[in-house]
Amino acid sequence: MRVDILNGFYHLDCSNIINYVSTKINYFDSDANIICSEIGDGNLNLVFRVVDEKNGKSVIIKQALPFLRCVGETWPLSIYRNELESKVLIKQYELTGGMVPKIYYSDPVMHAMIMEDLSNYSIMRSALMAFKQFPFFADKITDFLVKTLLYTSDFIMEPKEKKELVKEHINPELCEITEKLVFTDPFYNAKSNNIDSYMVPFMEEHIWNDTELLRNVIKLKFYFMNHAEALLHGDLHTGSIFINNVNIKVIDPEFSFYGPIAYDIGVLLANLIMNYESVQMRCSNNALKNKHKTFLISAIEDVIDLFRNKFLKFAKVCTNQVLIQQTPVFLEDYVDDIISNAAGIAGCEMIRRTVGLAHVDDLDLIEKADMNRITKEQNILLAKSLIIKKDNIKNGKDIIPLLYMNNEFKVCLL
Ligand code: SR1
Ligand code: MG
Repeated sequence: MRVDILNGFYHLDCSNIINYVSTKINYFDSDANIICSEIGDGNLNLVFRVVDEKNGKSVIIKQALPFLRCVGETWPLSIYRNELESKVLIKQYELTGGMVPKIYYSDPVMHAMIMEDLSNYSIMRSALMAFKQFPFFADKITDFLVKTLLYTSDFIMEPKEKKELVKEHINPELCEITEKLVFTDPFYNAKSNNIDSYMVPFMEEHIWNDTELLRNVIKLKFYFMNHAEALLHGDLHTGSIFINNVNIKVIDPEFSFYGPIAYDIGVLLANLIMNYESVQMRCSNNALKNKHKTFLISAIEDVIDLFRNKFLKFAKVCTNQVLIQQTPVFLEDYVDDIISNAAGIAGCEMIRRTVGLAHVDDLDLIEKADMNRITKEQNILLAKSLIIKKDNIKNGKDIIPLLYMNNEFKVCLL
């Protein structure tokens, strides 16, 4: 057990956590039979589940480590991110009426939080990898997006109040990770990349030497860095979403900051698209494969169209901006711009998840080597089209032909 005697911080583990939880919250019965398991498989933190075996009552404890877990102590990272994350969760809980876990206790000394366990939910990426469909998903996630993004923006908030929030949620170290790992390193032969050797010449040919593409990527990076528009989740991939047959809960907003609305939408779209790529290669049951692909196509289209409609509807009715009330056409331009940039950002996320430091199972777990390779190459080409053609993407239907083109090409190769 590592202890920093000066400030009372120590690393939690299964031998000390039961005592820790009982001193912080009055949640378990006095005769509880509590067991602990370490369940964290993310890149950054320690995560534990503590359960009373007698009645199944449980909580989750998340503690920040002072370095990047997936790299080690050579990449130090502020542990104050845990306080920031719990602040965001509290805000998002309020804004969405409970679409994120409830925080029971936030500990500024241990850089840990104790929160609601979502044991009746599964991680959405794992459920999608098992070819499960969730027809209600797009409706729920676009509610989450509109409630957390529109309602923390200048459309609704008073200017001073919004700027206070911008200040409170400044998150330079985690933003730097995104600036480096999403918008920079995958676009040259960087040391941090995790790239199969056969992909190097492919990347040189299609991405690293394409000045027009790089010009768009740098624009998107500066858009990400200089656009304090709304309080983002900041890492809204399918591993940050818990889902069951009727509901979703969004977790892990530690990359949250005031940034462009398009970022959350783009990351989400990218991860749905990569699952679409994955099912094509991993599902041997044709009926199930088609069913899953049809679901994903609708989900991708609906995320864009429902976001667009809900954003327009609530912005029109709820905005405090007098000039927008008189000139509603402005809103159409505004949302067009969000969707186009989301398409470009989706492309960057797809490229980084293929050759950057942190991959996704959707691509990595395609077992057959030739199929794995084809999917990764096609994913890069599709991502490139999304970045180059982003200004033509305004509605759900604009993105779907790109997926079909990609798929037909792949089928020809097999
Ligand atoms: C080194 S951290 C890598 C990635 O993990 C997180 O989930 C974020 O997506 C980050 O970019
Ligand atoms: Mg995470």
